[in-house]
Amino acid sequence: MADRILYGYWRSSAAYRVRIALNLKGLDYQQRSVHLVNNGGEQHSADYSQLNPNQLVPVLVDNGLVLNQSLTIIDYLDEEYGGGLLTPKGKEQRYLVKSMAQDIAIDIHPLNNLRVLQYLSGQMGASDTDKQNWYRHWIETGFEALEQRLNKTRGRYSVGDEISLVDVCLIPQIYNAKRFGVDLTPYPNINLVTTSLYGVEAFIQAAPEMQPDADAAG
Ligand SMILES: N[C@@H](CCC(=O)N[C@@H](CS)C(=O)NCC(=O)O)C(=O)O
Repeated sequence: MADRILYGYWRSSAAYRVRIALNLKGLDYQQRSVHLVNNGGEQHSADYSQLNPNQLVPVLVDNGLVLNQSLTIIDYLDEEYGGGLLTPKGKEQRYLVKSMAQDIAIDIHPLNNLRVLQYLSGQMGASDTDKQNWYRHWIETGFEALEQRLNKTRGRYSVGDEISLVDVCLIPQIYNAKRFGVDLTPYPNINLVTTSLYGVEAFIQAAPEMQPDADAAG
């Protein structure tokens, strides 16, 4: 077994991205679960904070190298291990893929992160309904734009017929969207790509419900 440990949580979409990337590259790894809810959130524990002062998952420890930020981890895996490159080498494709992946990972996902939702209900006094509306609003805003971009880029996958970083970010975001009851019918391009990706083994094995720490009670 390789000296590679992924600190994550089954429902974390950022950890889900890294699981997909590791699987696509055929890289072995051990998983350490950091429960984001139990014990006040294990991401805030002293031990985990040493590993990542941002108190967010995932962290990948690869042969002693400690890395956080899922997109950076995936860049590292591309550079270090090659295989199917998730961020292609060609200049035009490379920046297209990076920008579309960031549309999801940087412009949608952080607004709906657990700590943001906790702040909304705690410090801002938002109701559960307000929080759900907030959550859905930012996904719908991002998906409307992504749907338009896919008109020009979509093949079997988000950008042509090769799996890319966009797909790696899309599927975890779809998981979140479904979990919070977002209506996906207005996004035919997104749905077509999602259907293709649901058939790929690396994505199947990375799914939250397949993880050792998956908890039916949430
Ligand atoms: N930009 C970071 C985001 C990491 C992140 O937001 N992780 C979430 C789970 S998806 C988390 O740990 N949330 C815990 C919290 O909000 O307290 C990445 O891509 O790795």
